[in-house]
Amino acid sequence: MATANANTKGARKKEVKKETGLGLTYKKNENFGDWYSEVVVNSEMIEYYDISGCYILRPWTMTIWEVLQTFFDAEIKKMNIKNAYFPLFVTENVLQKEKDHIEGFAPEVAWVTKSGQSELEIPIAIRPTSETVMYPYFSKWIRGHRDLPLKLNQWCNVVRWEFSHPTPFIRSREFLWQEGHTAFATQAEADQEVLEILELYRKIYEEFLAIPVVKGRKSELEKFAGGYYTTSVEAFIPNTGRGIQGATSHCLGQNFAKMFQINFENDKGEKAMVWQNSWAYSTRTIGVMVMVHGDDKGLVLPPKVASVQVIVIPVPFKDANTDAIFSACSSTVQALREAGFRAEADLRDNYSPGWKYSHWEMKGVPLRIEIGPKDLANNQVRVVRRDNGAKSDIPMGNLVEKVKEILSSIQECLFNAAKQKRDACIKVVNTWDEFIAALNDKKMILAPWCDEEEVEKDVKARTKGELGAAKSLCTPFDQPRLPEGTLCFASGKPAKKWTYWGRSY
Ligand code: 86X
Repeated sequence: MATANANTKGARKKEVKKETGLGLTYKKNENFGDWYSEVVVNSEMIEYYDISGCYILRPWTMTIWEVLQTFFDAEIKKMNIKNAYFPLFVTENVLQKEKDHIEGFAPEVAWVTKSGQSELEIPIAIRPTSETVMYPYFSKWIRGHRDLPLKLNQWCNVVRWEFSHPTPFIRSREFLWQEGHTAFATQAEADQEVLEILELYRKIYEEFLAIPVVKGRKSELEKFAGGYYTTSVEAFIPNTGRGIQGATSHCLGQNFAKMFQINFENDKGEKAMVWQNSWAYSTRTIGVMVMVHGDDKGLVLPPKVASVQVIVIPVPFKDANTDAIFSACSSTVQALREAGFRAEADLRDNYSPGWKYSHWEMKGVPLRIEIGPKDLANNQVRVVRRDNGAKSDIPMGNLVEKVKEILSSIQECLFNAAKQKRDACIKVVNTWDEFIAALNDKKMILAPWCDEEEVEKDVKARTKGELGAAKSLCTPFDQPRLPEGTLCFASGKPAKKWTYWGRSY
């Protein structure tokens, strides 16, 4: 079996190699998992590392992360949230302070036990999240109502020693994120912030990464156990039929205030407990983008996050004036850069134009500009879209205006195509049989639910199998009408709400 596989793989590789020396061995619709691994490596986003579950994020990845970071950082600053940086390490004592919710996570915590050859007196943990690192200081810093709200964010790495199938971006043992931690005098202020942050997460997905998401609330079973309620943006991967939590914005209520004694004197001179939120998005966002938009030629980048939005490639011809073509490429890049686009020319002389086309397609650059002798003579350029392969000639005089138009169109088309695909995967069901059929059909299922924890546990138990159990993804804020007398798909009791269900990452 392994040998047969290796043979087919080798044969296919050869076929591709014959054409350009580039290309993917796997097809997105035939072998999604291997396709994904191949795309993130061949596009130069990721390099595998010699520790399982750890990956090198190459510049092609980091520039995307920085675009998202620049947006989000500016938005939270408008909300008067301040950046801080807390230590990577936490002592066992402090980590154990919130025992109840740590319990389930304990196997994932990584520890430092030695320096050099000598054992540390007390082992120290590497942060899997920073509640226990930060909240003792919230307790110290918050005295009176004038110290509130306290709104901090940090950009950092965290470590969770996952044991199930590591996947670049999606499930890695170390990842980058921002974690926001805020404290308020009142629940109303906390509630409002939860939704403001969630809206920023929606924008990251929909407006930057061109990925449709559902905003909603997590079930009691799926929420952050230490919190009061959890909201999230949920994306969907049609190829695997799995939902994926895109980012979370929690209201913690006063649970952590109790544990960490985060008290203050309110405006009436009484002792009160703060209301807290926490929220995060991570480099997982980038993995969802690869999975949703990538195709059999490689990565497909939405223009708003692409580190190179336009790649300019000279197409010299035997007798043509090569210098003039190269200098037309350079001046095209210059014009585009001056207009604010991220443009580059690939003027390397050791690769053919065909090789360069494949290379930049693999890397997902949204727009390619080719300049050959004919274009030069006609004072035009040839542009080719990465998303749909459409080619057009544009006069040099309209360059900036047209490129702007096309890039916006690509951004919009990617979102619309992804939304159409996602919507085609949504199945509304009313009965258990319909639910099971839809689950087997890789759907994202919208079902009327009685909202009982025991029933969700039962759904999980009844759907256990090789592919993992189904669970609730979220209860969408945008609720369809629930006709009177509608029954729960799983329990047959009166339904209280429409909830999304499915297998998930
Ligand atoms: C839950 C909750 C929360 C701040 C967020 O989702 C937003 C940003 N944190 C994180 N969570 C854990 O608390 C946790 C704890 C330990 Cl000790 C662990 F090993 C893994 C964890 N994973 C998630």
